[in-house]
Amino acid sequence: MTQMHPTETAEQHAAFNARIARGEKIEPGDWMPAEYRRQLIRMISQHAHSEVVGMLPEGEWITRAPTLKRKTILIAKVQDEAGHGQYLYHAAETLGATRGEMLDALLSGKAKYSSIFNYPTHTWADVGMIGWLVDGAAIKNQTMLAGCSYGPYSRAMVRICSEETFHHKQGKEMIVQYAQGTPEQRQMAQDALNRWWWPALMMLGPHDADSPNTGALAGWGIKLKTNDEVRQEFINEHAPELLEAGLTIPDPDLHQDESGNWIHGPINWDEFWAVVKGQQGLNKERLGARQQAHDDGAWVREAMQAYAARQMGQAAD
Ligand code: FAQ
Repeated sequence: MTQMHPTETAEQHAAFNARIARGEKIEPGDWMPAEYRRQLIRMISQHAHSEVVGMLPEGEWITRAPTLKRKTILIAKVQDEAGHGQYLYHAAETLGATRGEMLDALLSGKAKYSSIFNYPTHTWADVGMIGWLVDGAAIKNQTMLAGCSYGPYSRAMVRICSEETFHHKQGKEMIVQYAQGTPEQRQMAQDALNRWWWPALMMLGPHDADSPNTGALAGWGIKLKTNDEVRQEFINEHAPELLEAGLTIPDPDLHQDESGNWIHGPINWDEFWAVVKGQQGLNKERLGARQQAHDDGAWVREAMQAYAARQMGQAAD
C-alpha cells in the first residue's frame, strides 16, 4: 500500500510500520520513509497556509465589528490563527521543509490551502458562522490529527484544538443570539448558514472513494479517520444544534437514519474543485493579499538577518 523509495529496504519499512502499530510517536530525528515525510510536509504546510489565509475573510471585519466586545474577540481569534500558522510551519520545518520553500509554493499557487477560505464574507453574521461551522469542522478533523503518529504535528494539534474550541463557542453564541433576535438578525444568520453549510461539508475533503491520499495516511497512522467519517461526525453534532437554534439547513435531503446518523444530500464536487483550483471564488484576491503582506514584511526579514549575522559575529569574536 505504501510507496518505497529505491534507497529504502523492506526491513526499514517493517521496523517503521511496527513502531506505528505499537502507537509510538515518530520524532524529527527518527528514520522515516521518504513518502511518509513527503506526505506530512504536503499536509502540514497546506494546513499552515490555511490558517494564515484563513485570517483574511474574518480580518476584513475587525474594523466593522458591531461592539467593542465582539471586536476584541475577533482580534484575538485572528491573532490565534496567525499563531497556528506559526506552529504548523515549525512542525513542517522539523521534516526538512524550509519556510522560504513553503511560502514560495503558496504564493506561486503550487500549494493548496483550504477551499473554505476562497469564499467571501458578505455580512457580520458570516464571522459567527465561520466560528461555528468552519472552526467546528476544523476541530473535528484536528482532534483526530492530535492522535497522529508524527510527534510535532500531534502536539501542535492539541494546542490548536484547545484554542479553536473558544472560536467555535464564540461563533455559536453569536449565531444563537442572532437566530433569536430581530427579524433582520434572524435573516442575517439564516443567509450566512445558506452560504456556509455546503462549503463547510466540502472542506473536510472529497468522498473516501475519491481521496487518493487517505490510504497511505491511514496506513501510517496520520489520518485515524477518513474524510467521510469526520464529515459524518461534524454533521451529527451540528445539524441538531442548528435546527434547535431555529435555523433551516439548506439541504432538502437531510434526514436522520435508523442508526441516528444525519444523512446529507449530494455535494456539488464540481464547485469544490473549481474553488480549490482557483477557477471560482477569491483565490486571486487571497494570494494577492498574502503577496502584499510578504512584500511589506521584507524589511523585517532583512533586519532579522542583519541582527542574526551581528550576533554570530559577536559570538565568533
Ligand atoms: N481544500 O486525498 P485527499 C481551519 C485536496 S484549518 C483544498 O482526501 P488528504 C482553521 C488535497 O490536498 C482547515 N484542497 O487529501 C481555521 C489533495 O490534493 P493534493 C485546514 C483540498 O490530504 C478556522 C486532494 O484534494 N485543515 O479551518 C481540500 O488525504 C477558521 C485529494 O484529497 C487542514 O488542512 C480542501 N478542503 O485529506 C482558520 C487539516 N480537501 O495535496 C481560520 C490538515 C482536500 O494531493 C478560521 N489536512 N483537498 O494535491 C487534512 O486533514 C487533510 O489534508 C484533508 C484532505 C482532510 C484536508
